[in-house]
Amino acid sequence: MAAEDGFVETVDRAAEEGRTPFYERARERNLAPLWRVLGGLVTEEPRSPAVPAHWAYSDVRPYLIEACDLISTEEAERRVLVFENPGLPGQSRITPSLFAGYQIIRPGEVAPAHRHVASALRFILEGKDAYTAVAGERTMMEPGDFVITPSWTWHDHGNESDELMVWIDGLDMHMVNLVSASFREGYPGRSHPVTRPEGAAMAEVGFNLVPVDFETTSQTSPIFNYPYRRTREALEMVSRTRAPDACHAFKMHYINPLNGKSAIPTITTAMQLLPKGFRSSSYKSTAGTVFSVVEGKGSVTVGDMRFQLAPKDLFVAPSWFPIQFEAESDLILFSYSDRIVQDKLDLFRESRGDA
Ligand code: GTQ
Repeated sequence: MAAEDGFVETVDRAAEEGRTPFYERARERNLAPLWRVLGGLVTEEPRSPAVPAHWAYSDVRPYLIEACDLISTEEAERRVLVFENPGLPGQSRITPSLFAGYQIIRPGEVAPAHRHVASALRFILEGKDAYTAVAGERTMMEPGDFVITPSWTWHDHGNESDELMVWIDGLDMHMVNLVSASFREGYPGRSHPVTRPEGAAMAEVGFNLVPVDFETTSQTSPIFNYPYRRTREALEMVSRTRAPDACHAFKMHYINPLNGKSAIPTITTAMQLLPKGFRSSSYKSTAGTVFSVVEGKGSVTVGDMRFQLAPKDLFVAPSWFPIQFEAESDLILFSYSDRIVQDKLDLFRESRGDA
């Protein structure tokens, strides 16, 4: 057992004062006593510094519009308002391991090309006919589409439509930075040249077929746009052919079709359908998860917080906070988490029901 401050419980606090001179001398050698901190380092259960939080799109959208008047994409590089977990202010974190932001791009704008080791996902909320280009191939984005920017690929975003385009950015840079493996560079030019026709990646690997001798060295899915139309159809069909899971109803992970594994090697991504009237059993896991409401209405309880849900809202369930849903209409949720990293490292745990 350990006390809240991390002290090992057996430490005699009265005796600690006499040890202070030793601690001071040890500090001069950059040494510190483990027994004063062990409880906070090796905890009995996950203790996320993040808290449950919810952002209603109707509250946030005016800030995005205001940002458009204040700064261009050229000036900002990426015009993004970052979701800061209230438990982790000033750190650009929605959970300790994940970044989330709303990116907005106006008609005619281009967010200039760059590349980085960090992987990104885009989940489209508003607009159409804006593109993202990845390694020389463009894809047009529509609401509900899940788009991937794989590690170290040149990418730029452009809006050639007459509507605003808004999406959620999810990035793994905090994991990359944890192991100090980040590189980035700007492209010498606004956008990277288009070298492949739109739809090339989908044609190659999007139909359970692959060109003979197809080769890739990346673990990231070569499909970089999973269109909502197809995701929605898959959920609909699965909801007719399977029984709902008590905790998740119908929840599907996005996969890399070449290996059946996570579409992004560092971020688990999923879409789920909770049918009208569904009340889920309580569920908790070690994977801190960011949710975006795609369709429908309902509510969610995360820990002791209850949030009313409407389309385009975003909420976060940190590690080991119980989560429970009530769907007032068919409720569709996109989500992403660090589960895949935990799975790979044998760290993931979950608990179903009220246990
Ligand atoms: O669009 O490349 O929200 O590099 C943060 C970092 C978006 C992007 C973000 C990025 C991007």
